[in-house]
Amino acid sequence: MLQFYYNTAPNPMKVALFLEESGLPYEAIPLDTRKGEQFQPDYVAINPNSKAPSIVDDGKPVFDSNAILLYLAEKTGQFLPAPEHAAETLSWLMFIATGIGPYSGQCVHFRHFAPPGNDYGVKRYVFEAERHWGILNDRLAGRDWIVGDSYSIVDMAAWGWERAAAFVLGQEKFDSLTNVKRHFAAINARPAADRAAAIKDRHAFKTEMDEEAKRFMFRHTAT
Ligand SMILES: N[C@@H](CCC(=O)N[C@@H](CS)C(=O)NCC(=O)O)C(=O)O
Repeated sequence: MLQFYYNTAPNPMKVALFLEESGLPYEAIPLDTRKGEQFQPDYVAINPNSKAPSIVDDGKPVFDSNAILLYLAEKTGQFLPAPEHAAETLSWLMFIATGIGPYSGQCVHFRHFAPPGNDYGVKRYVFEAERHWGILNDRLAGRDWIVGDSYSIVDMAAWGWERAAAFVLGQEKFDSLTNVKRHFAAINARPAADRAAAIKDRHAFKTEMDEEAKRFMFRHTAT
């Protein structure tokens, strides 16, 4: 059975959604990044980037959430847009992987966790996060799904981050992204989204962002 190393953050949640949508049997294995489990040698052998998520499928490790989505879609033949949409699929998957995700992550860091006195960093990452989300909002104008006419892994990739968008951007800004909000609501209405969201109840994760958690997650502060 496929092993899924996860926590409840945006990138693992995309994969949880695919697994619940597809019906693939899987074993959910918690990776508590606030306790430093991402640095255990057995895990680094699976994911040299020491992040969640990863899967191991038939002994083969796959890491990086959008790579996992693509891998699983190709393996199962499910939720992959039709071949005529291949160019758009790759473009939007990579836009989410390299734009929405990293800028949103840095925006959260600078807005919510960095010590005061980072006005330049806050301004840059808020600007870039808003810019990327604005592009996605424009893309969704007049359409239900990001690529083609049906729900796909590209929508799942966005959903992982849509769950965190109010925290990333602030509620007011998120509310202004009406197309993104409609897209988010459409995915949330799917039973698999409820099942994916419930994965948080399978294991207890550390919730405190205390000194130990910061030591593991903000390692630059120790240098
Ligand atoms: N590019 C990677 C990024 C993964 C990533 O940043 N995961 C976060 C959770 S969303 C994580 O593991 N953070 C823990 C840490 O940074 O130590 C992917 O898409 O899978």
